[in-house]
Amino acid sequence: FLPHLVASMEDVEESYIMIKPDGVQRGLVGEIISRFEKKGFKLKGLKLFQCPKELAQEHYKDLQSKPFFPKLIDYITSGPVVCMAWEGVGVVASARKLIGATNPLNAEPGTIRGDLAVQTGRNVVHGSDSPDNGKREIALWFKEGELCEWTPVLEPWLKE
Ligand code: IDP
Ligand code: MG
Repeated sequence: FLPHLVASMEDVEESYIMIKPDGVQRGLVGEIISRFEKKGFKLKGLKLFQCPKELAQEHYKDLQSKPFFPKLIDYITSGPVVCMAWEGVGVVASARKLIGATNPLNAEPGTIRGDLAVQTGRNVVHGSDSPDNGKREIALWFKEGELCEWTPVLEPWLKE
């Protein structure tokens, strides 16, 4: 056990959250964004974006060898996505909980996938799986100048 390698719940992290093309087509953009907003995380970047194939391949490069990889790339590039950068203490793991299991049939009710999706190949939303990947993915999807550093007026009501 290496305690110095374990992210403390005090650590401010960033997560890359993306509403996939099915979420946009189905009119779920507001619903999905509001779940992260209501939780109390800070939005640092937001855009509607048609993802080029090369970027989708880079984003999902760890899944390159999977049989579903070509279909996954077709899915992610089939229409606009909503790219978001969210910041907060423990945001990476918390966002994964709000999103729910990869297969929406295994996702708990109350989660985004549990409430709004049925199939793994149409699971409406992406969330980074580690703080390092959060940083990597935000750098991949956003250009310099597209992220805002700001202080929400509600911050004293969200942080002790
Ligand atoms: P995650 O999105 O919950 O982190 P990953 O295992 O990282 O899940 O897979 C990335 C995405 O690839 C999933 O969200 C889903 O869209 C797609 N995917 C994963 N496994 C399958 C599969 O077995 N069939 C079709 N698509 C899949
Ligand atoms: Mg993943």
